[in-house]
Amino acid sequence: MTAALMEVPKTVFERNWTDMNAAEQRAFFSKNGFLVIPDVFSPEQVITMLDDIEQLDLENKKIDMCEAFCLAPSFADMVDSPKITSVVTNLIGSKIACIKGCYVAKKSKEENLMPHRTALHVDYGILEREGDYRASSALWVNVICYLTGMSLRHAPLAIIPGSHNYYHLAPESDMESLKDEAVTVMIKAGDAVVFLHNTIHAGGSNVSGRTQHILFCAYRPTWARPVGPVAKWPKEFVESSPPSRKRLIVDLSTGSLQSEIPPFIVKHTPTPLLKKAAEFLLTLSKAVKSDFLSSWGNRFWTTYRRKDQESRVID
Ligand SMILES: O=C(O)CCC(=O)C(=O)O
Repeated sequence: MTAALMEVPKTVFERNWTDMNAAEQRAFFSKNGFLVIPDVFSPEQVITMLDDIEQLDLENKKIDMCEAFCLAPSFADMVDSPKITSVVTNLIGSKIACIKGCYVAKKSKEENLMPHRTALHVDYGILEREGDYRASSALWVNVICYLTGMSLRHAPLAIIPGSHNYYHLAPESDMESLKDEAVTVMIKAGDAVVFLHNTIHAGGSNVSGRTQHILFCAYRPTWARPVGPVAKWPKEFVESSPPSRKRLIVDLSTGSLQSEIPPFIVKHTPTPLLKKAAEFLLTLSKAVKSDFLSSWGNRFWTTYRRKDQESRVID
């Protein structure tokens, strides 16, 4: 007996994504848990990427999908693409890190199959491997750029708008009971979709006869430190990156607030003095309207809170 295929949601979500200002994008994202970023790559850029895929035979290489992302020269532009980073910083704050880049070739299944999809799921709380806690951050977003335009048969994306607020659901549970809430979001070649780590979604199955090419980059705010060590971007990829990209892909195991007070200050400053320093810097930063002092004040405050908590545990 063959298992029943999961239906593609009948409702196709329609919206003009090009006319939204930053405030509207934030409002839409906080209500729905996703947003489409139009025209991330021009048709010419998409052609270059597809050429890279062909030249490197990436579609058929049996390699890790993050390794594949780093092989094609044209993919790297996605990491610090201004079209993406401007939206992501608008949504999750100005300081971000790019924790992952992947390339996936979704090959076509038999063309006589009816359109269908994979299972509804979230990307948080399910993917952590021992020693690679990239997906464990308190907040992160997945940005998926499609290099081939979707159709009903060419793996359309299913999303449940607003499902990032379904706090009663455990990440690994069966979410198919919610399928009637799902909508189909058709994405054009060169457009991207950004969704939260806990927005319920499902990739479509590809029954179109041609491969769907997909690039993924995941971003987190720099404060959202993962619970343990994470996989690093390959050394050569980091070293060959321009500064705008490099600053997004280094120091991925730490949170910015935790990492930036020199350790000797943390070690030798009594906890009450850390608190006083934080209060002084934060008060002064408000008086002189200085982001620099405010950032140092916050770092001292975080360090004070951590040391204070540690001392209570020991007591
Ligand atoms: O295949 C797709 O279009 C979406 C991929 C997906 O479901 C995921 O990133 O978890």
